[in-house]
Amino acid sequence: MSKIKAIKAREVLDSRGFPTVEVELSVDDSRPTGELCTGRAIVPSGASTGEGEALELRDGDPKRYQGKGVLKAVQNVREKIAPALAGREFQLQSLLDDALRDLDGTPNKSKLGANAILGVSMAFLRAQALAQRTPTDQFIASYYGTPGTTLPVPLMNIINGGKHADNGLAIQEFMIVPAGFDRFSDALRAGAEIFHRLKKILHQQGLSTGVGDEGGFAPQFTGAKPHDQALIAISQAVSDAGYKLGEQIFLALDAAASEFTAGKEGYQFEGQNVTSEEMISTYGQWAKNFPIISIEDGLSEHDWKGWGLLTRTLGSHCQLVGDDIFVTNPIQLKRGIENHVANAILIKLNQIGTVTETLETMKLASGAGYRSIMSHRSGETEDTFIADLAVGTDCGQIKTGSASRTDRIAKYNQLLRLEERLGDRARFAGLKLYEKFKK
Ligand code: 2PG
Ligand code: MG
Repeated sequence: MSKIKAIKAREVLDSRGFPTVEVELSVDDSRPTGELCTGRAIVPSGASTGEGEALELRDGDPKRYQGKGVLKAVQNVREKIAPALAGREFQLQSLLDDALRDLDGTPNKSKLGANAILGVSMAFLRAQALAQRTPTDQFIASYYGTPGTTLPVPLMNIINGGKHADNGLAIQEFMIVPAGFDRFSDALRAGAEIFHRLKKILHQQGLSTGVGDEGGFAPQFTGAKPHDQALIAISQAVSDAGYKLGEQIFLALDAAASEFTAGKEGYQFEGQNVTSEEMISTYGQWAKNFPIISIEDGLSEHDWKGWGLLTRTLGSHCQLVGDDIFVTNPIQLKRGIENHVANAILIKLNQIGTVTETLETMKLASGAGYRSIMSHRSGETEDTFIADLAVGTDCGQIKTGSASRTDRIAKYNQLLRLEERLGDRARFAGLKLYEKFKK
């Protein structure tokens, strides 16, 4: 095993032009050349965050980046984490992550900042993989105990709304799910072709083809039912691109409903105050009219009662994904499992703040029959760690944005590389994931 030699951190920018933390961690792997192995990682950042997420430490200095600077987090890596860890050897990722958690000492990583801690955790994993001369995805696979051969189905967010756009759509993400293919690369091609067809359709309708935070279009539909219009436009794009909706291409939503609540258990949707039951029946109606196989955060993170009903009503024919309600936290997920809430979980490293806890949550999920969907944040970077993590854990699905903007495409490109390297061993998660939901 290798000793930590140096840990560096710096403030860099994310895809929205806001600061985030980059960490470089070097280990000495006793190579005869004396050369160090350096892993680098950049931490992403969300906009529609769940209340239970680990704390992202921001400077709050209004003179820099509107208070969003991360110099304190960077300083915590340089002055607190680096001196405490330098020269030490950690046999396992979990031991390093335990040391980071001990150093912080708070339940939500508020002392050092989850952004400081996660940067070190990810960079350590990369450095270890390098020291063992193993690609990151395969290093994760052997650590996690999986084959590491599954290319995930991409959930591609081609119409952005909610907090990621400025177009009045309450639902945050309209995704296409190209599952009916044999290879990831074919699925990705279909997704990109549909994205370009959708651009034409929106243009013909006189709508904007500018994109939102995750690279999907952000048109301002003007009818009384803008969400139906979005679903219709996407369905049209699928057939215009020559693909079969409901056979090759499915649809998925992330409502991010915590963002459009009204009062205690109500929602503000398409100009009206509605109940959880009414939201559920809207989803049910959409799922009848369109091949929707996955709905994320259909109700608010505080609406556990509604979530129970949502799961009982739609859980047998839809993947119901908990994001804000679970925040990649094993305690929250456990509560969900015990209460039969959702049947899948969105996995975001920075919601919990270490690689180890992320993997623990995924293990807990699969043990209870819940699927894990690897996810980006709306504020992303060129870092492709989640692509390696999706393959390394064989989780089968990844949500990493549309077919535009390099912060999103970087992950897809990494998956193409992994598919090529795996060669005959590569398996595309594909259709069988959703077989039980097909009508
Ligand atoms: C979500 C994410 C990513 P954010 O809600 O699932 O798509 O958005 O990073 O803003 O929380
Ligand atoms: Mg979400």
